[in-house]
Amino acid sequence: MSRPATSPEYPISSLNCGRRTLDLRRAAIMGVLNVTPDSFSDGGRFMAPEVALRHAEQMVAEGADIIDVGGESTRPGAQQISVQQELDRVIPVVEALHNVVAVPISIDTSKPEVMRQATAAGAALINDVYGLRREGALAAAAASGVPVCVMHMQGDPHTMQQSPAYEDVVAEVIAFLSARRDECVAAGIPPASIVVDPGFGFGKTVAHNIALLRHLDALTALGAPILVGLSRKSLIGSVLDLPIDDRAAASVALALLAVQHGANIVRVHDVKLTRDAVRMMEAVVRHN
Ligand code: PT1
Repeated sequence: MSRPATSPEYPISSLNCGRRTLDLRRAAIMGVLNVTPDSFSDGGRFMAPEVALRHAEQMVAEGADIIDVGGESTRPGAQQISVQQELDRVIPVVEALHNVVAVPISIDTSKPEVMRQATAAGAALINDVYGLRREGALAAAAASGVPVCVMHMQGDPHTMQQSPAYEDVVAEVIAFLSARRDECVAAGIPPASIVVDPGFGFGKTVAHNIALLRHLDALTALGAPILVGLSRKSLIGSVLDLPIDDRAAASVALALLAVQHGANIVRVHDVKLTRDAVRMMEAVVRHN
């Protein structure tokens, strides 16, 4: 490890999510809770609030440190939905979850109105794949008072995989995240409440994704917690020629690599598998 998260000079130790503090001295596991009928992986199995609640409780029992609730699929080629559709999907779920599960709830959205209502309903982190670039998003996030995750994406989900191109993907992603971080601070979001994410699979070829993972350490220069989402993504399908439901082992391998290269939060579908692997790796790597 080029920069062990336990070394004394490393400043990132926690993320304050309102009444709950996320301990980042070890990698945190973010469990994916899709409330979408067209999600690329879960195929809408978690639509009803009761079903969503049960799945969230299972992920927490398996060791999830955060639950990420999303109502709009952002997989390549996904179509956008209306504000009202997204609110109808996610608000009942956030309300059902936030007093029941013992971990912070994150809201995966790019829409200011969803940010406002979800945080009012108890969401304690805003996770925006557009990096708070939509009109009104920065102000809504700042006013909510919760931490934010700003992600890099080239293009938008509908077109992003058509011809992703970079001169230097690592440098460009870092420059983008640095600029977004400055915008967040200018809008009044405290620096300690900003998480960054290189956006694996969002306007990137397989080679771009691999370069970003191999050089993830470079993002630590931003001084912000790093979140990554690699779970079940088409990168794995491309390398191993496996369907989505057969990508768990490869997803765990990518999560381990990401943590070893500095990721503080891993967004995953397979919570128990990932947690066991990450904790085992940390026990060995950090042994002293
Ligand atoms: C992510 C992420 C996310 N990914 C954050 N939020 C998705 N912060 C949703 C594919 O290539 O990485 N970070 N929210 C899911 N999006 C994708 C993108 C799903 C690409 C699949 C692919 O298969």
